[in-house]
Amino acid sequence: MSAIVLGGGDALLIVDPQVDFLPGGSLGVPQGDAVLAPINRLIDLYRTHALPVYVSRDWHPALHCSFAGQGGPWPVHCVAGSDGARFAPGLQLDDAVVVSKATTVDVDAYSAFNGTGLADTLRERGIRRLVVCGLATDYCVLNTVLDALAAGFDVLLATEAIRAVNVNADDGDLALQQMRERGAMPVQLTGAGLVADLALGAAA
Ligand code: VGL
Ligand code: ZN
Repeated sequence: MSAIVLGGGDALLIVDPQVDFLPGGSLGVPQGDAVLAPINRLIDLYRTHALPVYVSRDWHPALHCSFAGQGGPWPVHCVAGSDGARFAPGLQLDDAVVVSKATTVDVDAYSAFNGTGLADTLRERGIRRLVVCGLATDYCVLNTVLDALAAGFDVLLATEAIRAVNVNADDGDLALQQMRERGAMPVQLTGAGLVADLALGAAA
């Protein structure tokens, strides 16, 4: 097993684990609730190692350009301050650092790095490697991972803690493929910690 040894320079980044992206939410991701248990285990793991946890949230103004009423592709979701924008109940986010994104009415931002200063924040804290998890694989996780890689961070992708919208049935698979091609390494959680997900060709 290729165990991942966590230490200084590591951080966990949880992408948009919000009520509107859970089944029953206004932009519910199929099986989106399946990410919650593994995310809590990841949070535990990072806390055990005294490593920082970051959590992004989609935090749109009421008339955001991504909403159908404004000509965008999505139903109204994650309006700043609304119930649907809250973090999923049951997530042990306690002292996680919150990163709000897509807060400007006329700009959409799928990536947690877009317009948030996150890359500088992480660098200032000496962070070099991220485990990324959350929702949704084919939008905000994808764009966050690609931006993290472009900004020079190493990226491990917790595959059991992501789920896709799949507007087209294979969007999630294509996103995963794209993230791997750019250098993200799929990892799995075991009782002991993180291991490279060899079934997904982590070594490729
Ligand atoms: C997202 C669609 C619209 C996401 C955000 O978090 O993946 N998807 N806004
Ligand atoms: Zn959004």
